[in-house]
Amino acid sequence: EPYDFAERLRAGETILSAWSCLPGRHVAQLLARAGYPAVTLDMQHGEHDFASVAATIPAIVAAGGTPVVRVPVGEFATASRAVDAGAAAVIAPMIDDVETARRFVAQIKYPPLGERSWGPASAMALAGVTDPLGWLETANRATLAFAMIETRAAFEGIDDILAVPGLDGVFVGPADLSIALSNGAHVAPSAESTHAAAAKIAAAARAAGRIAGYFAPSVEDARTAQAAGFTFISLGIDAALIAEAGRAKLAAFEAG
Ligand code: 3PY
Ligand code: MG
Repeated sequence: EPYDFAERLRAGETILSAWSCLPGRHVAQLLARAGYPAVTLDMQHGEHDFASVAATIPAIVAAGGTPVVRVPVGEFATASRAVDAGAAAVIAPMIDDVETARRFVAQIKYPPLGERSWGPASAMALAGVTDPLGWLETANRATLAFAMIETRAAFEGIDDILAVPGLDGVFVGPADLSIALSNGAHVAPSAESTHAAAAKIAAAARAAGRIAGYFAPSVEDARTAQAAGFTFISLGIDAALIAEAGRAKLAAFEAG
């Protein structure tokens, strides 16, 4: 049941997501069929545009997965369109202060929490909801807003950001976080110092009763993140998965 995603995360369950950069529904749908509970469509660094997102969300749901969308920096109108198209959660990158977090949340949540505009026909059809009032009453709980914490300002202001009403969780981008915390000296998403900073974010999120999400570049990173308290964890980028499988196939033949 794709729309119990929010409740499962709130209950503390760990949920893994594939990371989809390749536009079009096929690869994302295959990853949901392969068993990923969630698939995140990346509009920031991946090549999904809105048409691709709108076509891929129902394909993921049809395969039994939960669709999540990462929007480009500052594109909160796109966040609103993503939830109208049926995304169960939206991840907004580079949120570094309370005001920006509020503007993001406003586009995901209906009043009184936010200012989301009415137009959820596609999302309702996907969820099998026909009663508009029923949707209005459940959407704010069922549809999650994640602010990415990956700048120095966000890291330092984490408690204030976590207190923004309607913000369901934070999501750590360890590559940008490592660049920010080293003042541009390195990009080291898997470094111990990055995990140490991330662990503080997870602890703050849990103390605030919010969900902690993490972009894990490897299985080892995912395990470390889980141990630190992260529960919504992306693991496996579509393009990289294909390249890895191709390399393994070629190597297997050569080893013949
Ligand atoms: C980061 O690591 O900065 C990310 O945003 C992951 O995509
Ligand atoms: Mg980033």
